[in-house]
Amino acid sequence: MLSPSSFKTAVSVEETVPDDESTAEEDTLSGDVNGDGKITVTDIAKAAAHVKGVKALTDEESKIGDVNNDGKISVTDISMIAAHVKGIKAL
Ligand SMILES: [Ca+2]
Ligand SMILES: [Ca+2]
Repeated sequence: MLSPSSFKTAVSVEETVPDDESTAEEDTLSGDVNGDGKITVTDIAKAAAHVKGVKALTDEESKIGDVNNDGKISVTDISMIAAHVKGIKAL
């Protein structure tokens, strides 16, 4: 299922999750709104559609997409996800 690397985003997130007391489900990756296991432009698009009112996220998706944990999806979350995708600042 590997696609040709026509789209060059070397965002391999291999970071080890710190052993904190978080109650987050193991399978959810913060910012991975569509739940495909990685954070890409697709997740940005989904979050953006939600903010614009084009297509609302489900409660679960909203929780995952709320990367700064302020209780709502906003442009702040989108920019944080975007920064992650661009490799500027990892989530
Ligand atoms: Ca994703
Ligand atoms: Ca937020």
